Amino acid sequence: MKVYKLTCFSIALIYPLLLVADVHIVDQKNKEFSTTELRVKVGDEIRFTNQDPFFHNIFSLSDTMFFDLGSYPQGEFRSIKVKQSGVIEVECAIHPSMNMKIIVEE
Ligand SMILES: [Cu+2]
Repeated sequence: MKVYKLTCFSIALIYPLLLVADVHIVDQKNKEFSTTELRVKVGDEIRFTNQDPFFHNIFSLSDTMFFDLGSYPQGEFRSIKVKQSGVIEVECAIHPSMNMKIIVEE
């Protein structure tokens, strides 16, 4: 009985860890995003890393998620956490040719 209780207790502790959101990395290199389309789940985190020797400024005007990460230099990243499903069109304020989309699923 003691072992049974301990097992239940352990599962109760571990279960939330299995539901932990994923972290997706999107690089910005040579004025391009490392992917043009990314599929994620609600609750996931997306990290935008700057690999270029100049600034980028990632933002989105999408209804699904509106954000502006500001400009930041090489070696740094900014991240977002998606809170609802839908499509997020991502752009760079400094380089208009840069764009990608994030498809957020339940
Ligand atoms: Cu840029």
